Order: sequence, then structure tokens, then C-alpha cells
Amino acid sequence: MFDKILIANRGEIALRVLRACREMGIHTVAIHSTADADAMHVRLADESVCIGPPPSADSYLNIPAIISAAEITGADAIHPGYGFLSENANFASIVEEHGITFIGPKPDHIRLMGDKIAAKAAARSVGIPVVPGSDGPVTDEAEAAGLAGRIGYPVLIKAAAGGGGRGMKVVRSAAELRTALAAARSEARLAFGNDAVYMEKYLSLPRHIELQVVADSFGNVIHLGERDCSLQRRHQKILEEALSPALNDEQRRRIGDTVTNAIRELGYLGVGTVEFLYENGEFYFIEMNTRLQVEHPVTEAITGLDLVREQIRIAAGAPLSLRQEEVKFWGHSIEVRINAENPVTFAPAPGRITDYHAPGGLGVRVDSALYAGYRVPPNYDSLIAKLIVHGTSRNECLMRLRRALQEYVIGGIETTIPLHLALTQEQDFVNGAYDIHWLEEYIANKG
Ligand code: MV4
Repeated sequence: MFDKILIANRGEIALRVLRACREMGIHTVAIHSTADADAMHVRLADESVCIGPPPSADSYLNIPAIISAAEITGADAIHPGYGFLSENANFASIVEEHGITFIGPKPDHIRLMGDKIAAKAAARSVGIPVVPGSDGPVTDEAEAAGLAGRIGYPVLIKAAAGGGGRGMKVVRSAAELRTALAAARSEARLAFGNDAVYMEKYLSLPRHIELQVVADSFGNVIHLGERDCSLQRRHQKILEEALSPALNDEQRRRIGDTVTNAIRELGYLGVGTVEFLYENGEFYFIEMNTRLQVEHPVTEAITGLDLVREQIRIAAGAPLSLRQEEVKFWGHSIEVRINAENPVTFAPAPGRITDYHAPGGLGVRVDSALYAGYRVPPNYDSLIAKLIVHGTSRNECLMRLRRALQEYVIGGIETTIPLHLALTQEQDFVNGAYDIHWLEEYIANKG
């Protein structure tokens, strides 16, 4: 097992990784920018290294500074958390070239899944159902028109280097195709330096359902059920739940079997998430995330498994700590993302936390690096806390979520707590009757 892990991240996820390390008897190294000198992850770590000025590009994304910090402190592994360098295949290779273990998938799998066209082809080749569309990049305009005609409008143009919704264009008729294709290409070239695009049938009212998988270096692969992440605003998830209110046990078992077999065939290592759109009882693969995700705690709540501990064990060459038959889904879990934002306009609202009281009690977990007197810096993501509730049923979970939100005090800045409280009273949400467009419509119409 590792003696010392460098945590290449900040905020709540740095604390999350630190906590797993502590329980495993592993020493921790925090890295931080000058804006984060007083951050909780720095205070709690055994050692810390300042790696640069506030902008992420100069600190949390500064590969040479991070490698130096690991070498100076003698860390034998690096955990990247999520965001920042977590899905950077070059970073993973550089870490390994320095004789340090990257706690994550192999660089080749990170690279493969980063190219959305290659990822889709790989998924299809191992039996995962995909959205009907082009088998590779769309290059020729006439060919694109022919394909769109066969698939049927509306179709969607996506960037190969995209993901997370950037650079997508819905095309509703043949007349729009030419302009949409050119626009998608130039936006992709500008945003990613890669103008490769592909085409898919546009699914109009799907849910976003993702499967959590875990694979060790002995060929053992398990899935931990799904998360429903349909409640999003501008491609930012706002609330996630496990299991999905839309699936039954038989559907879960079937997609779970398909995905675990596929992941085994790909030789994947570590934790991963296979993302699907789900419409009219059918699953359509869209992307695979090769990192620990923000919403992993809802899966931990219903399975009892510590996913970060599992990541560390796998990276150290240990086998999975349980088999598929031992995975049991217990009750229901919901996570809400609390952001330092105005709850109506979503304008960022950094600043000093004057009062702080986190909720507790049965079935309540708070993952946050906040404390009274802390100043939320303006330089990073606005996620400041995740509230995760767990209960025997979805209904109990909703009651508990409401209770915990009412108890939560974050004074001095605006947060999205009022939005979450309002959601718990919304009939469609209470009924689980929502799709990927529901939240944006709700926000647009409630004023
Ligand atoms: C789609 C789609 C409809 N049809 N693909 C957006 C983010 C990226 N990961 C995939 N996305 C979508 N792909 C087809 N063929 C609709 C979306 C989409 C979406 C997906 C998941 C969650 C929220 C979303 C909001 C708008 C559009």
C-alpha cells in the first residue's frame, strides 16, 4: 500500500480523498494556490506545498509544479480528484514516467474516452447500445445530408473533442444542415483546436442515466447501479439521485450485465462512469467519464462502498473488495449541489462565510470544505458543498432532504439552497417525473 498520496485538487473533493487516506493510514500532501493558503484541505493535510498563483492554469493545472511537489515530499501516488487534471492522459503518463502511481485509469483509456467519436466506436464494438448516427467523423456535406435523411430529422452535430454539451448543434431540417455543420466545425476548432464532428439522431425528451463501474487489475469488474442526473442547468448537474426513479430491477440487471462485460473486454482499470440517454425504455451510450465523479456519494450511500478507498486499493494492485453478487442496493439517496451563486440569476457569489452550521442526523452527509470565517475565492468552480441524504425510500429521502436544507446555515454569501428547497416542493420532482429539459423549463417559468 502507498505510504503517502499527493492530492492534486482543492475544495470538498480534496477533503474527500484526504479522509479516505486517513482511514487507510496513508500520509497526505495537499497542494494549493496562493488563493487557497487558508483552505481546509491545506489545514487538514499532513503536509502542504504552494504550487502557484490563483489562476488554475498556473496552479492546479501546472503539471511541472505538481510533479515537483510530489518529488520534494516523496509522495508515491497522486490522486487527481475530479476536474482539473483528472482526465488529462498526458498528466497521467507524466506521473507514471516519474515513478509515481496515478490513481486512475490507464492513460490510453483516458485518451480513448476523451475522443467522443473513438469512445462511441469502442463502446459499440463491445456491445454497448449507442445513439444511431455516423459511424465516425462527418466530413462530406452530401454524405451528411444522406445520413441525416436516413436517420430522420432532427439530428444533432457534436464535436469529437466536446463532451459536457459544448459545441452541439440541433439540426431540424435538411435546409439547416449546411450552416449547422459549418458552425459546429468552426466552434469546435476555436474551443478545442480540433474541428472533427459527428452526427447523431436527436433524442428529444431523454433522461440522463449513468452507470458506476469499478474494475481491478485482475479482470474483475462490477457495477454499482445507476445515478439519475437529469436535473441540469446549462450542462451543470444540480441534483443527482440513486437509484433512478425511472428503472426497474430487470432493466437495471440487463444494462448492468451489458456494461460490466463491455468494461472487462476493454481492459479498463479503476472507477468509471458510463453515461446514457434513456428514452422510451431504451439506453443510448453517449460518453464515458474516466474519473471519480462529483455525484459519487449517492452510489456510496446505497451500496455502502467507499469509492475512493476502492480507487486507492486498485491503484496499489489490490483486488476489488467485493463481487457483483455482494453488491446490494439499500434504500435511496439524493445529492444536491450547493453553489456560491444567486439562486435566481445563478451569478457567482464568492465572499466571506460569516456563519456556518452544517446539518446532521440520521442519513445526512455533508461533503464541504467550508468553515465560519472562510473566504470563498472567486477563481474557481462555485460548488461549495454537497448535501447527500439517504433513506429507506425515495419519499423518506425527500423529507430528509427538506429537513436538512432547512437546517443548513451558510451566512454571508448567496447560495442555491433556496432553489433546492423549492424543488423539494415541486410535484413533478416529487413524482420523479422529469427529463433533461425539465429543470431549465422550471427555472424559466417559475418567476
Ligand atoms: C444528446 C442529446 C440528445 N440527443 N445526444 C449534452 C451533454 C452531452 N454530454 C450530451 N448531451 C446531449 N446529447 C443526442 N443524440 C441531448 C443532450 C443534452 C443533455 C444530456 C444530458 C443532460 C442534459 C442535457 C441537456 C441538454 C442536451
